[in-house]
Amino acid sequence: MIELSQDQIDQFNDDGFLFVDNLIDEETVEEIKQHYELMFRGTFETGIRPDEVNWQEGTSDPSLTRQICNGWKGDRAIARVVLREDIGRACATMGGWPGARIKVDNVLWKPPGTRPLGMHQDSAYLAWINPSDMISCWIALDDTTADSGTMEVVRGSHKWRHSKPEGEFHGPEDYQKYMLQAAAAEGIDEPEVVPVVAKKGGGSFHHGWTWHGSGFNRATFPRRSLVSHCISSESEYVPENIGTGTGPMYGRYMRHGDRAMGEDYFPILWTRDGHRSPWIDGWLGAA
Ligand SMILES: O=C(O)CCC(=O)C(=O)O
Repeated sequence: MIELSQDQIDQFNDDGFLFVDNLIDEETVEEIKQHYELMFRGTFETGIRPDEVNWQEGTSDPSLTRQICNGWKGDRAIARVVLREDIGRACATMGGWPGARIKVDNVLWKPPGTRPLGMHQDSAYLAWINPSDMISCWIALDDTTADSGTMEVVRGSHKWRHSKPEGEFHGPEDYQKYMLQAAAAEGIDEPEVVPVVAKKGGGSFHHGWTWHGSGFNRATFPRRSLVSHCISSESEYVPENIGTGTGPMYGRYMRHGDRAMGEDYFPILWTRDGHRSPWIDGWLGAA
């Protein structure tokens, strides 16, 4: 159960990220890793294919990071972590929101030797919702080291100007390029890039405007992680921007003439006044 102190919230507000140990226990880490094996071979426990299956064994480029988005729809072991009430509460508390819902999750697996993920600001891809703020909980499934391609976050960069979506996410030549341009625009020559060095089961929260990404995995062991990306429970569609950022993918769930985001697709994890999408816990309990 995540309980944040005021010091931790202040640190998140200052830095744009917060490192936290023991987000999930060892047994859950091992269970999830087994389910990663299945998912990247195309086996989805619920029978539903997640929204973005960007890597599959046998057909995809082995030099790229394996990625699935909205793994929670395909696998309840993943959903039991991603849809946790306390993750929603922590994100809402740090965001100053009345509650939190899931926008998307990321199932990530970076084997030794695989290429970088380009640095970006998550909220740059969210002009199709309002508010477009995001706070993410990134959980390591392997112990990480600075050279194992772990996520890197840039201290204080959530206070920089807001970027536009730019560059490749998977395997760019220079994964820090756009972040360094943004730093230069702020008059910062040497931005402080901080690797998320965590024990498996621990990880970090980061702000939607914090620059982050990751380099090559130069270690001899894999770097796997699971990420819950939360938005405010009150976020609504902005139909005029639906063709921007990640809108073309996730705007498919918009109902005509209705700005409200449906709880079947963007479930509410926690609100201050006691709401959690009623189907979640029953569905998670079902074998
Ligand atoms: O794990 C990484 O390297 C990047 C993940 C990411 O972009 C995110 O969690 O928002």
